[in-house]
Amino acid sequence: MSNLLHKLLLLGQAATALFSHWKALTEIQQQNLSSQVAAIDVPTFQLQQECLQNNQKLEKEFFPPQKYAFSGSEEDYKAGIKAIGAGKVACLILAGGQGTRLGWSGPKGTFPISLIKQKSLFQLICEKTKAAGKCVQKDLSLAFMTSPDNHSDTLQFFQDNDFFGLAKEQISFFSQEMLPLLDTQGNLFLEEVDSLAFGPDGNGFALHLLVKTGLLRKWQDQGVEIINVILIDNPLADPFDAELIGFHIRQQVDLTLKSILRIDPHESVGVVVQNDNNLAVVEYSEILLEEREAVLADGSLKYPLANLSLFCINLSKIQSLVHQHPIMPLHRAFKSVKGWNEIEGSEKKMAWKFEKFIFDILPWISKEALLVYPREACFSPLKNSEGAFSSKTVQADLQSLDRQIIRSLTGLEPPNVPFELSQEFYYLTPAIREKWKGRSLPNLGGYIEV
Ligand code: UD2
Repeated sequence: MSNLLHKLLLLGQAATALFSHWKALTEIQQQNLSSQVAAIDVPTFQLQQECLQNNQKLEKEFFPPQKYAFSGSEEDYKAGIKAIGAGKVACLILAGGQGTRLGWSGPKGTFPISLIKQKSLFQLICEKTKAAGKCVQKDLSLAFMTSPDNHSDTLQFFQDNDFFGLAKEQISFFSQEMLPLLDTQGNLFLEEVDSLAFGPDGNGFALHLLVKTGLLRKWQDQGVEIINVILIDNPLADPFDAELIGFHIRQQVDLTLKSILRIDPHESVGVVVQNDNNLAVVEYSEILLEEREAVLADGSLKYPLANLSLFCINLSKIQSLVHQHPIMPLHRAFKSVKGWNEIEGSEKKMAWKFEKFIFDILPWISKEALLVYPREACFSPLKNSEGAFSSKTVQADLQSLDRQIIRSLTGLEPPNVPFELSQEFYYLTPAIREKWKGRSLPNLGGYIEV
């Protein structure tokens, strides 16, 4: 008990009623609680409490990004294909989110989303990776960041599906960390009789964990130089985006952020800004309404670019960045969570959750570029069970993208029937182009093999 008490004192938690029921617990339950308290990092816990004190005002003044390019360069695409084919690119997928807004019980990546075959988000990414590898004749590597809440279910899903046709050596998995939730007084609290309340610590530590797990070194030894980072919940995200990679190489920068034009100022996307000479993102949950809605004299949005958390970054930059900035800033959110107290047992309560955001690395990188894509080519996230960013909108956007691919590949308007393209259509080889030039789709639509 003395170690526990000592740690609680260090955390400033000795006086709370956290363990008033200690004597009623079994030895196992006491050990579980003690090990949870022992694992709490004191400096990070202090950062959490500071995060509650400050009013999350943004450090510096910011203004709209001054320099950005638009996608559509064949030369960049070809240069990217060459780099991917030379094994210089790997993909990191951020998949540790709880998907609470979606109301889906398993890992979000297991959600069946494709129109005809009901392929999961995980399956689409793996089949894209396989198709991109076939296109450049190179086995490509990808890694999924999971969370302790979904890690084992994610691994099981991949095993049950035989890694969706990829070799096991191509895929790595690592789990992000958890942070204790704090109650309205800024104290630890119980989620169960013998367990503290914890939550995933956001997607922001992913690059640090790439280094900590040794995966970055492994990829570096394999010749990887650029990491393409995408989110699991956006099936229009390209895990091996040749044009982004080619543009990034041509710009000779350390990070290239993929962006789209904002259309609705109230859309739940981060806003790309600039302060000093560096890019930054102000999250939709933290930006002031007047900034979010600000317009220019011509009525266009003052901050025109949305953050999609899609970017590519040089592996060498990750190493130096993680070394120079071992701590990521924390962001707080007030959420309804599960609690437990001695009187009522389980309860619903409001508490503070703490997350790190992946785009908080941007202000630390001076050599950056911005590449703006058409929204319909790269962004349709699955966030909600209905309405905006739901399976309905995602499936409609997947269908529009497949229709656009067939239009540009065949030169013909596809029939007005539901169809789903196999993922090879996203990574066209000369043979596929030859086969489909001028060829019309079957009138009944359905699943279309390449
Ligand atoms: C994210 C972006 C936001 C905008 C929006 C559009 C961040 C911080 N914000 O907001 O700017 O681009 O997406 O889609 O990226 N994740 C983890 N671990 C966690 C939490 C999330 O891996 O602890 C992953 C999650 O699986 C998902 C991605 O990060 O792939 C975004 O997570 P989210 O849906 O919570 O982020 P959202 O929509 O609030």
